[in-house]
Amino acid sequence: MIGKVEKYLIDKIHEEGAIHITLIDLCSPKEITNQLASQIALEAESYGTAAIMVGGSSFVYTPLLDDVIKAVKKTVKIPVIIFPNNVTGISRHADAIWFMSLLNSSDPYFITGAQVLGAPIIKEFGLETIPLGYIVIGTGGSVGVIGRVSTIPYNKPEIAVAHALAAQYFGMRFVYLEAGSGAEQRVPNDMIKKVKKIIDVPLIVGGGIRTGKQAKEIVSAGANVVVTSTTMENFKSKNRVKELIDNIKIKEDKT
Ligand code: 1GP
Repeated sequence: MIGKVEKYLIDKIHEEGAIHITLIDLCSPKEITNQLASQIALEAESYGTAAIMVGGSSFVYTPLLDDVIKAVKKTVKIPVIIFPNNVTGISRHADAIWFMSLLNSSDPYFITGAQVLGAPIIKEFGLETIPLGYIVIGTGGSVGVIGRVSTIPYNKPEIAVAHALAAQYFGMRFVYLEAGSGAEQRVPNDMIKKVKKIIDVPLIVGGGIRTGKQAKEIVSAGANVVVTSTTMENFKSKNRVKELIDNIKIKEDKT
């Protein structure tokens, strides 16, 4: 069943062509305090980011996650969606959770194991679930190590396409191509184009996206959602954050 947050995202993609989502990465090298998280969220909301994701690929301490989500929810009106790495990454305070499977993990724990352990907790908390096929491109940095990723090379778009198609055939309602936080090389345009051409569900792209120009290219290649984290943490580059978000909003329906 499609919940409120998912409907909001889909409607917004239809209206704006493509949207930006801000990730608050609790595993960032910067210490994420409640205050910093709220500041990032508020700033991003004022520039038109569509939602806030909270999570991180390595060490997520549940009480910190709870506190950050509560602080962000007090500050902004846009939905807060959990981006979990494990069962410790679930909080009752969010609006929804990406119910995600790391499709190219070599460890079944990250494909179905954590999900089975987490499902009853999610039910107990009454969280909206949004099914997502998560695909890591290249080595993926931290997420690659923690998630025991079986690498999809940047120059093998057909392998990403096959994973994305499998996600859709499983019934996942979003596909996420992830290069990893702070990646030197973002997901290539050619790969985005080929994946988008074959799937019917919305495509999310993240990892290593730093400029408006890059964001624009990613959207032109077919991404419906662009996720950034590192750029958002850098307050000295406010214009960069604004420029990045401005370049994502195109008035063309790409779903
Ligand atoms: C979300 O992991 C990314 O998909 C965030 O990456 O920190 O490089 O923006 P950045």
